[in-house]
Amino acid sequence: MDRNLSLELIRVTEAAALSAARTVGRGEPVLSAQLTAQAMLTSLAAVDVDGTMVIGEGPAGETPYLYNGQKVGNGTQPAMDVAVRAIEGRRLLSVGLPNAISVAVMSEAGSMYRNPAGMRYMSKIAVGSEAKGTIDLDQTAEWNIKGIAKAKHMDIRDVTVVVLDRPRNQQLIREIRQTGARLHLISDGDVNGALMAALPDTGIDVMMGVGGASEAVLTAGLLKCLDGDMVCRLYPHNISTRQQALSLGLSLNETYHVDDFIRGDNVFASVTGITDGERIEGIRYSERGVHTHSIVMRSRSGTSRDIRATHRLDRLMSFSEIDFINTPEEALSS
Ligand code: VTB
Repeated sequence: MDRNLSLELIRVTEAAALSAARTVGRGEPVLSAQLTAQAMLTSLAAVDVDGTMVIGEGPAGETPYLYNGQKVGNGTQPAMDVAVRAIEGRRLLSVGLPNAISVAVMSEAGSMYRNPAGMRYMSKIAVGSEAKGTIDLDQTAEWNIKGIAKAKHMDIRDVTVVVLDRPRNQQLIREIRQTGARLHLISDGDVNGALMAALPDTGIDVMMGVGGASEAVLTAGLLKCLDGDMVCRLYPHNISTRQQALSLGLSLNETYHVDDFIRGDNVFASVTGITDGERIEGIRYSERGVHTHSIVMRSRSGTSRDIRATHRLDRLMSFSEIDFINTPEEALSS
């Protein structure tokens, strides 16, 4: 596969981010999600792939756009698996907080993890390439952070750990505090947390804690392109998910690595900022148009490109931008 599909994928995350940006701070995450997924689906239709949505916005029947199993793309070869989060961090977006992003990942057909037990959560540790191989879920937080500090030639007190602020992560948070490391608690968006850990000079060194299982697949796609590392483990949040996993013969002690989420080396990814983050700027409006900032990546070459684009409000005529020209109300009633 010689084409760099991430250069097509960027139009998909840009379209989603442009659409989402119209609803920043409106306090309506469901409306935002619907508009944004619509924009993403429309723009995906123009991508030259025979795509299958493996990680969509939800199961078929529960969500009208971008559902798991949906065919996407214009149907031409190559056949690809697709994982998206039109808005990663809906709640962040709905109150105008930083770090909401739009993410899309593609890899060869059949290569993405299908989450057989339908697990909602996983325990995770994710780092960038410098700390590759230093992380282990069977070890304590202290052991992991010390190893990361050593690999990055840092003092443990200078290491910054990102953790989703949830009751289920409180024990981990206490352990991290005892190590003396710096802690950055986030209310949402552990894909972005892991991405920041994997990109250089963001001030973030590692993402730890229990977050979404679907998000682990998206994160694996980004880390594969950036040569980062992640270890994950199924985290049953109730008895029925635990039984479901066990009845399928899945081990709750097994460690999943990046390659267990996405096999092979044909991975393409794009991330566009919706609200400002540590490293990726959010959507900005000016008299010249609307400005987007994205990072597009490809695993095989290891290329990652920062792409800033200005979208002219008076020239928008393409499929992908229809929803974002309108106000949310107009878009929904049209
Ligand atoms: C997780 C996390 C995501 O939503 O899925 C979280 O991985 C949901 O957690 O990045 P809860 O079920 O505890 O609310 C995100 O933060 C995306 O918003």
